[in-house]
Amino acid sequence: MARIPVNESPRERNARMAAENRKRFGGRRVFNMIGSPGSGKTSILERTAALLGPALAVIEGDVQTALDAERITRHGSRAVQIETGGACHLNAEMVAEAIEKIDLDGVEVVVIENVGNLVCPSGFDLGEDAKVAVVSLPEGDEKPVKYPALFMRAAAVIVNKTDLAGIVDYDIERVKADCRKLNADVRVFEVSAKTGAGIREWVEYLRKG
Ligand SMILES: Nc1nc2c(ncn2[C@@H]2O[C@H](COP(=O)(O)OP(=O)(O)O)[C@@H](O)[C@H]2O)c(=O)[nH]1
Ligand SMILES: [Mg+2]
Repeated sequence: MARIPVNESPRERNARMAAENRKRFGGRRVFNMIGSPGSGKTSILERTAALLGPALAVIEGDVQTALDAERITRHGSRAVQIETGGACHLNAEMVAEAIEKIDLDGVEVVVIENVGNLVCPSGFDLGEDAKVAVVSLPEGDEKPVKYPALFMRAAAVIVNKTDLAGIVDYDIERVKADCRKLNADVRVFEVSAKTGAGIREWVEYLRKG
């Protein structure tokens, strides 16, 4: 048990617990997935589970129904749910509790689905290697400009629901350019969780970078 410093601020406490989580993840590739409610985070994870099976573990912080976890586990991936009690973001302590409940033996990739929100989650390190922002076509193409704090920190951005191109107005080249202005090294994945388009490239990134 690490020593707990006196007079530790909430921010320092989160940073300390995130560092402990990082040790517990033991070198596995860990991603913190952040996006609006309904952008398709769980649907993307369902597709990801179909390809990675038991090599994937999902820490679910945005459970709407009991069905959400089932969508992941039916492919042999592991899933654990976090009770957020209405919080607008996950913190490292919640993730530490989830790690206690999940067997990471044989797992190579861990994805944490954060609470659906583009503002609060981006400021909290959970012990991940990288943050991944999820946006989708019906939300409109101004998201990176409106929420720069997230897109500055996200190593990757998934643009989901590309099956709706031509049905909703969305300038994907503008989104890519805006993302690159905030993070020159960002990886952008254009996917449709509905059709499966682009999912392979995303899963390849999860596995190898
Ligand atoms: N057309 C379309 N709908 C999608 C796609 N991905 C997710 N959806 C739908 O969007 C809604 C929200 O998806 P969900 O995965 O629960 O979003 P989350 O709240 O971000 O986890 C559901 O009705 C999905 O069926 C997609 O690629 N294309
Ligand atoms: Mg979800």
